[in-house]
Amino acid sequence: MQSNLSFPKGFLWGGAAAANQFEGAYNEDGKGLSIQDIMPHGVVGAPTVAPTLDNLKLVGIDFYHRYQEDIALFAEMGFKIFRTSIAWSRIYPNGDDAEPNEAGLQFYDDMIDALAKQGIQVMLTLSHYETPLNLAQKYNGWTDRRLIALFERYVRTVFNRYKGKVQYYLTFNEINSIFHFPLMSAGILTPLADLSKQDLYQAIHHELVASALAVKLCHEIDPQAQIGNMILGLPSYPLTSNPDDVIAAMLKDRESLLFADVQVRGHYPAYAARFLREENVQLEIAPDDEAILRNTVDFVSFSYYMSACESKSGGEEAVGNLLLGKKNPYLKASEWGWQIDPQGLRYILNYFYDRYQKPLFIVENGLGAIDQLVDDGQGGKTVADDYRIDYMNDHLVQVAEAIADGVDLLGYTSWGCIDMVSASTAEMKKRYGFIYVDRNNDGSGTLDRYKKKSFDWYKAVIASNGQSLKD
Ligand code: BGP
Repeated sequence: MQSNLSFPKGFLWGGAAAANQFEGAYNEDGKGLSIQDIMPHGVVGAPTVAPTLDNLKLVGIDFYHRYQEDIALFAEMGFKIFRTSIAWSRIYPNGDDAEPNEAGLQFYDDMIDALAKQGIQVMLTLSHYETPLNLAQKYNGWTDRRLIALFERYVRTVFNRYKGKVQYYLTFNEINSIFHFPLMSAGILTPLADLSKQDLYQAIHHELVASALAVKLCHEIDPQAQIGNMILGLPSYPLTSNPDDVIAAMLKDRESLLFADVQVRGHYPAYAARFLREENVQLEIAPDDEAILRNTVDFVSFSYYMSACESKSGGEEAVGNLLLGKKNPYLKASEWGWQIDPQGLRYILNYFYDRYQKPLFIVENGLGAIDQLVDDGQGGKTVADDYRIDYMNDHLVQVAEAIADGVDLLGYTSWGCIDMVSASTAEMKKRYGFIYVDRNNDGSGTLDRYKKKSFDWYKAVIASNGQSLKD
């Protein structure tokens, strides 16, 4: 039988990160605070009033000062593309400033130039869980329509500044996570339990309009760049063949598809009217909004870590990547309880491609695990992360299957290609990288970098364009 391990020529292999999780330098060179600076425990626990020393994100892995060294390591692995985000609060420290912060703009200029020098293309997320803190405190984040104009000002500055130098943009990271984590996702300080459905859906509408405006501006200002949406991809399987469970899975998926449907098709899907009616929400839609929403994305991007089951009744709750569901008795889970399902990636790639017929991009995937730094026998140190290699190999084999199925896939950026602070639990112990960073949960460590076993493994995958994977 012929192998299905065939990736298209020019497939964009790479890695992904987010400013708030790895840059550090949280108050340097004019940067303002972001919501992450008051979330020392991620989505667990209440936010603090001001930054506290136990918040690992304030230092991150100090990418801000070490980006040259890190980018050289990415180049050594053969990365074709690197995805990171721009911290809005580096460019507009308070989010509503009249003028941008030149030092912040300069940092990303330097970073982008360093990537270009190594022949690595750039993908920038415009908003990755790092709303400027002032916008949360003064406006309650995206519940306030004024954020659309403030975001427009910010992205216009970004597109004008980096015009011709950035190949791919994403608008909002995992935009569908707002349903569960309104602070991290949308800068909304009202606790979820007290947030009215009216405010929640209004915030969603504002983000969707802002996302479409970013698409419009990107096309006008920097037409050679492509811009996509980004959703948290977590397919729901019916827990049993009971039709009640099938409908429960369909409804659960719509919580995510709602966003992509608007961003890809340019209007709200038919089923949205029922959502809103049943939640007693009367969306305030400004006269131009519908026309703005018609600015649709060039490609569809998503994160994928796991799948979950849905059931109308019964089933054990699973833990997982921000969106939850029920445990699947057929799957094993990671040390953090995330259910490992490589075939779910093939499934979701086909699902999205069938639904949208737009090029897709996997912009996050990987295994968060506890790593042990050990002697490599040659005077250095390494991590024997065979579990990570197995996880990634199995997922990439399913990616190849999806490509064989006919899916048009632009690339794959593995999450946390260098260890960084985790998003949901804000810890260092949960590591995803090919590169180990010496920093611990208590903040100790030299910040030195070490290549894990997976470093050479990924390098071989990229060099062979997937041929080195084990079917
Ligand atoms: C996604 C986020 C990332 C990221 C990743 C892994 O939800 O977009 O920012 O960190 O998941 O999650 P965690 O870091 O919580 O393990």
